[in-house]
Amino acid sequence: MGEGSGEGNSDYTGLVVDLRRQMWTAGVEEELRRLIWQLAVTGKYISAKIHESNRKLAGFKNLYGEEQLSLDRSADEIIKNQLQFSGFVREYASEEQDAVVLLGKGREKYFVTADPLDGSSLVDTNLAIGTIIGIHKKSIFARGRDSMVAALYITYGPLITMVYSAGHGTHEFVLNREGEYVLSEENLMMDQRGSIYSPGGLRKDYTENHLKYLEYLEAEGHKLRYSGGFVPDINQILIKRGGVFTYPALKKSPHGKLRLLFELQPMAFIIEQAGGVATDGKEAILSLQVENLDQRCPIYIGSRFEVDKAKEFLAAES
Ligand code: AFP
Repeated sequence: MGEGSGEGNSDYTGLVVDLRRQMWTAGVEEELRRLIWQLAVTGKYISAKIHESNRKLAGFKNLYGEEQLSLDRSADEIIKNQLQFSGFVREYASEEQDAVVLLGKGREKYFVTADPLDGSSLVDTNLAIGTIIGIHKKSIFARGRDSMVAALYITYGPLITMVYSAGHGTHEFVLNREGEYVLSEENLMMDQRGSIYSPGGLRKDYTENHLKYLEYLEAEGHKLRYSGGFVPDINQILIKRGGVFTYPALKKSPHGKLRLLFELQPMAFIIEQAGGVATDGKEAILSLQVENLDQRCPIYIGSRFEVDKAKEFLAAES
């Protein structure tokens, strides 16, 4: 793979295309290609940890006071160690770290955010869980639109799949038996409207307008698909080309549950590149200024029809 990058003309007839070839063809610049590849590779080590997991609590609490499963900490260590000597990562912020970690000498090109193992409370149920990564070209305390250059997520399910975008479309890879990520879907494009909805939170805690919105989707015939894992729930909407995931503002927690920096920004970047939209109910997720690591906000993400409809219901006088 040469220094430069391809012209984005992806004619792969008859070829098995791996992650590095696809990124080169898509025109991703060299250091970013290496960083995305290094992060994707951590999926193999994290998956191995999941398979050998002893499911014991680590006895630690993270910044948010949540019990940390040993797996969360292991996944975080794997990612941090992989980036430590990459040579182009300046800072690392993770849901499992209390503060931003300085990895470089202060001149490196990229800032990386991670939710190392999202949905870890589902490990004992054998449901799919995932890793969420954001890649920024400047300080993460900014609007995603201004700082983000790429994002990826890895889904640990019956197959290990990796979806990434570096601003040239959204693409899916499957980890094959040889341990290579092979292109399965290139330039994923969501439909304007879907047929599934993934509603987080408890009905008793919903605001009146949010409840009316969900009742509208049900009346439209949308099918409920919710696993409790943000990564597989979003992945389903992307791969099925439509629908909406929401974790809304709740009566007692107006900012919802999910974290802007570690969970929502990367998924918003990926879904927007696939022709979808992501909002907090008013503003685009990528237009929101990140003030702190623990910042949470409501989320409506997926096809344009369903997300625009959410904004309509939420704006109505209740
Ligand atoms: P855990 O990482 O604690 O399992 O939480 C998962 C999560 O952050 C996200 O992956 C889900 O979308 C959301 O929480 C599920 O929340 P509920 O359990 O309230 O439905």
